[in-house]
Amino acid sequence: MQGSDDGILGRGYGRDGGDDGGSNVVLSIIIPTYNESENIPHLLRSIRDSIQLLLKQLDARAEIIIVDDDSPDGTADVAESNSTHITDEARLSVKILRRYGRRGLLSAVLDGLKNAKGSNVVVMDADLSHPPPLIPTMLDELIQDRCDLVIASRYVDGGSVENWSMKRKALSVSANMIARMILNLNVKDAVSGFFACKRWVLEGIEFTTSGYKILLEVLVKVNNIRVKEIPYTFVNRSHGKSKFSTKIAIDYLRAVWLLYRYGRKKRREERRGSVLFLSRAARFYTVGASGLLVNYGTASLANSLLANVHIATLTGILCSITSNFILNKLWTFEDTDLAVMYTLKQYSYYMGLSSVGGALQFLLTHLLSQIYGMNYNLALLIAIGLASMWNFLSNKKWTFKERIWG
Ligand SMILES: Nc1nc2c(ncn2[C@@H]2O[C@H](COP(=O)(O)OP(=O)(O)O)[C@@H](O)[C@H]2O)c(=O)[nH]1
Ligand SMILES: [Mg+2]
Repeated sequence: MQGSDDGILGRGYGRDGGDDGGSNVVLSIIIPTYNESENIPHLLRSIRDSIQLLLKQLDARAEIIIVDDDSPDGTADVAESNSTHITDEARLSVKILRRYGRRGLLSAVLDGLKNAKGSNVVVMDADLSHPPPLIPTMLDELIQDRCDLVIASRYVDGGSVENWSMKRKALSVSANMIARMILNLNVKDAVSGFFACKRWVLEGIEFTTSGYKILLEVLVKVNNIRVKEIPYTFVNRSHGKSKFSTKIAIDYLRAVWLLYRYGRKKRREERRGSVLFLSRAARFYTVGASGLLVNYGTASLANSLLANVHIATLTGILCSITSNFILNKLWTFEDTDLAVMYTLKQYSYYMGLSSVGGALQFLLTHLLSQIYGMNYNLALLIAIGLASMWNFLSNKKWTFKERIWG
């Protein structure tokens, strides 16, 4: 890839021609191209016509990022000359990213993403199979925050495919079925090349496959996002040739396999996370029980030595908190950082959080037994349970700097 200084021709936003700064760019449309010179002029016009009203309503800007792999048919030059006609200084710009000595759909999209300024991103093909008039609907879903990812789907009700040979149809349907089954995906069109999402969705992913279908990797790797599918009709290209090939089909299967292994590893780690959580909790409560003994033993020893019940009780409490802290640090949370200042800081956190736990227990017992009239022993049990849970979770998170879960 060329460096962005000499590789990208910017048709800039704003009056200073080139400073797009990133402000108020609501949408980046990333389009990988290879030998699409016949499609590009119509595509650019169609995108502009489709989104200009929405951009005006939103008072926002959009950018089209074309990522071309030095197409022999001069796609990048055609795009550049046509971009002049559709650029609207206030609303729409076109960036052309020219890559030399590289090929690949996924990497092209990722390079486009690196240059994207929009808070939302659309990924689409250049061959007009993906209808630009759908873009405002997709963007609206994101802007209204109804979801984080919108898939333009051929396989939900209302979606379809036009002018595909039986062979192409069979290939697409089986590629989709393989992915959905093996990767356990809950969407109808997991291999759509046309989708929109909030930019952070893509930025949070470490892409590792060189697969043809970026959406697959997104669906497998991203957690807890809201996905919506909206129907569209895929129209087969009328100009240029599909780059689909046997090599791409093999790459696709390899990507599915890698993503399957990724999912399996993640599930294992999650299982390990729950085991770790339970073992930490078991240790924490064991330490708590040992604290009762320390508390009792040191308090009665102090009382027999000093003959002062208040000092004796305080000694018991302090000794048990201290021994609990030491055991929890070394055993429960296996924290081997023994630096003095750091440990003292942890100790003060531990005391503070445990005091909050004590106060919680006190208040809850009072609330349940005195105000709600619950049996005192039951109220005490509930309050101790909740307070000890607080002690465990808050110390796990803040004193020993672990995630709550795992
Ligand atoms: N930059 C870049 N774009 C590519 C490459 N291969 C395909 N494309 C583009 O990716 C999109 C999808 O490719 P296409 O040939 O239409 O695949 P099909 O829709 O599966 O038949 C089109 O816009 C292509 O021009 C590539 O190696 N590099
Ligand atoms: Mg295509």
